[in-house]
Amino acid sequence: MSPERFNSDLFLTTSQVADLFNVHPSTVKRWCNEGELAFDKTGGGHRRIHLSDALSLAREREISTFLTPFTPYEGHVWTAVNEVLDSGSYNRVHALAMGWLLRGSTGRLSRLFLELGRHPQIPFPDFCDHGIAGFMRDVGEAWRSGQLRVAEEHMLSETLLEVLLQLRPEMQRRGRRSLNGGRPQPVAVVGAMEGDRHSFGSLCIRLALERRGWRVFYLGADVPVEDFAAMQTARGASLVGVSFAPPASGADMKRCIRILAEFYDEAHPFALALGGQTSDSVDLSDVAAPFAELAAFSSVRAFHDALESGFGSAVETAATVGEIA
Ligand code: B12
Repeated sequence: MSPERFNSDLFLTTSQVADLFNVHPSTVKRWCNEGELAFDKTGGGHRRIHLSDALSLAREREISTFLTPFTPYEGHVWTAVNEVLDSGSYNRVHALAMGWLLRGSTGRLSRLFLELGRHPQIPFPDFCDHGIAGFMRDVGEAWRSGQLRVAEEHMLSETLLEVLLQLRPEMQRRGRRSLNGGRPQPVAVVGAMEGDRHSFGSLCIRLALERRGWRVFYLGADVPVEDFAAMQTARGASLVGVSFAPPASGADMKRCIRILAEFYDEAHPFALALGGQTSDSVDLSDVAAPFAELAAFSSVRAFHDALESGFGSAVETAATVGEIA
């Protein structure tokens, strides 16, 4: 027996094998009973199937599983994905992804993030905060300490931006489903602060809103503050979301608030959500502003929870209600 056969993380229950193969658990039990699939038994008499045995059967029967494209890393991917599902920790995912990045295996890397981003049991806000942002932080550190080249960081950024864009149609479909009963489609304008070329935060917010049925006018990175105001009025948006990454500071956030307050038109009210790593270091409690609502968020999760509690929904807007683009 190879040492990896002793790794208990790689022994699957019959229902885990059934999920992996997309078949009914009784089919897996039948394969075990007919000797097609080797298994061990726990002290309590339950079947446990080693991942490598399950994968050999998949190959023999030409059954494709989500692990198929990761050969020869199926065991690593299996344990990494299960760590996310069991504890919400992305440590193994990040270690695996960093190894692939250093070897130039961006195809595998993007497949893994796509798999996690569309996984029905992984909440999308947590995928953004821990999966994507957590990894980008590791990458930022690796770049700062000279372990990664600028080119590798750029390659990774492009790869993960593509992953998010590939997830977008699924998010929009889900959003459309949530718009039941002819409820008017709320409209948002989202982008990153003037001078800020970091676009991931605002892209995550775009998807998180679309997933909830919002129509989002996405302005991308480095947007002049006045343009947020102009787009809000032109599109009748009830929410404006602005992202700030370092080196943008709390002073930049307050400048953004001041300019948007100057342009604020009571006839076109909106809620203002600021967000990004800069939110950790800013106190908005003393800011007097005319917006229907104002808050700063350092995560998609915090923003998502605020939306759940009604943030941004109190505004009566002359929104241009239309099809999701
Ligand atoms: C990728 C990257 C870049 C890419 C960006 C590519 C792109 N298309 O976005 C490029 C190469 C362009 C870049 C440029 C620069 N970068 Co840079 N970059 C990064 C890196 C590695 C990842 C940032 C990222 O995308 N994170 C992923 C997203 C999802 O995380 P996030 O932004 O935090 O967003 C999350 C939350 O904050 C929140 N959120 C964000 N926005 C919003 C908005 C709303 C409304 C809400 C509700 C929530 C929310 O939700 C998100 C999900 O959790 C970071 C490392 C790090 N520690 O972050 C450095 C980092 C931010 N960059 C840094 C630097 C120094 C720069 C440059 C100045 C480098 C240079 N000398 O040119 C320039 C700045 C250019 C500019 N004017 O903006 C430093 C900043 C250090 C500092 N304190 O000043 C960092 C920290 C790297 C480091 N360790 O030194 N960078």
